[in-house]
Amino acid sequence: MRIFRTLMNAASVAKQIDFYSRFSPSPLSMKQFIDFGSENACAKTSFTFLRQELPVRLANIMKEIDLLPDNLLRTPSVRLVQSWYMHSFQDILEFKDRDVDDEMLKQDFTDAVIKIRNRHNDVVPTMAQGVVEYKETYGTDPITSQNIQYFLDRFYMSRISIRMLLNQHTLLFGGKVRDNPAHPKQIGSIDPSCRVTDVVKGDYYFIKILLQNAMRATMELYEDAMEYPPVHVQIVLGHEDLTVKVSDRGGGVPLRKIDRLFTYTYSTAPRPQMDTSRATPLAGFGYGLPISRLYARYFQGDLKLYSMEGFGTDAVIYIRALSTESIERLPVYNKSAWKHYKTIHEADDWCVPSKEPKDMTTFRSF
Ligand code: P4A
Repeated sequence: MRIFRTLMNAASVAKQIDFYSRFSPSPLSMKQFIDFGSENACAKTSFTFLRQELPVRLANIMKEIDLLPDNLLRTPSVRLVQSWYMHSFQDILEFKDRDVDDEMLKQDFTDAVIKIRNRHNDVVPTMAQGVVEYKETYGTDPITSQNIQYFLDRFYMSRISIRMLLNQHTLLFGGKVRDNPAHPKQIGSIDPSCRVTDVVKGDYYFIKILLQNAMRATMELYEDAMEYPPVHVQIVLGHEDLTVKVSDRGGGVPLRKIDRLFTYTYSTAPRPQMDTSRATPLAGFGYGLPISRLYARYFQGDLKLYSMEGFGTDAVIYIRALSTESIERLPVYNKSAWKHYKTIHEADDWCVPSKEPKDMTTFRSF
């Protein structure tokens, strides 16, 4: 009986995914997040938005998971992640036709949201594990690497955005204490009056990654010197941008190797020893920079490295200063996304640099 139901579901769930994937996700601005949490904060409005928007965001990225190389899709890790998405998609659809005014519903919905969030806690290390398994078995070519990079940037961005929605809903309407005594003006996870200098001094993943890299490069270069050149942090608020620059004199990275620092398939070198009880599971994967860059880009900012080999590195985080311009940057599944996975890659339109001067009598043939 149970198997029968599951089989029946598989086809109809696929149909539902198709249906919801045809909607584009609706990006929210920071202003909307803040307004929503302040005055007319209403669980009902949040609920009606989420029960449409969550299936849309889930379905959009699930369609892209399907486009991954078969050998990667077949790894146990990616299958597991895919099953989590299936379950959560169905969990949300349960609320499709339910009466909005039911108080019980609000409780049920919050419970579902919390369940979904917890189900997806380990998506990043699990996905990373899938990439490692794939690499160990099949190796990597530049095209596959490029596809995986394209996918993971979009997949992790989608996840960041979905978790933002889930977190805001539970923090604002979860029934628990809404006010955080340490940050009285905080709206869910947003602090509209946050002091950036305190954030830099504090224990925040995003900025910590840059400080750690800067210090690691410095320590490796100077080894057991008595004194190290300092790491400087500069914070500037302009009209459009809030910019944070972390400068070190750790010897820098040659330009040729800078892209690698953001590459998922490069970072996941040997199988890292995972300790899931620790707070920073990503450290072992070398995913710090690419994930931090996604957080910067999520609200239309960016993260860039300017390195001078032989001297040091400037790592710069750009953040939009205006809440009206800080709008979620969301992947959408459409023809142009599809093409990224399906296009047959032809020879590059730039010459391959040759090591030796070519014999001038040799000509290219077309
Ligand atoms: N020089 N500069 C950096 C690194 C080196 C650097 C480095 C060897 C490379 C890999 C790494 C950590 C540091 C830096 C600041 C940055 C990034 C890289 O923000 O000084 O592990 C990921």
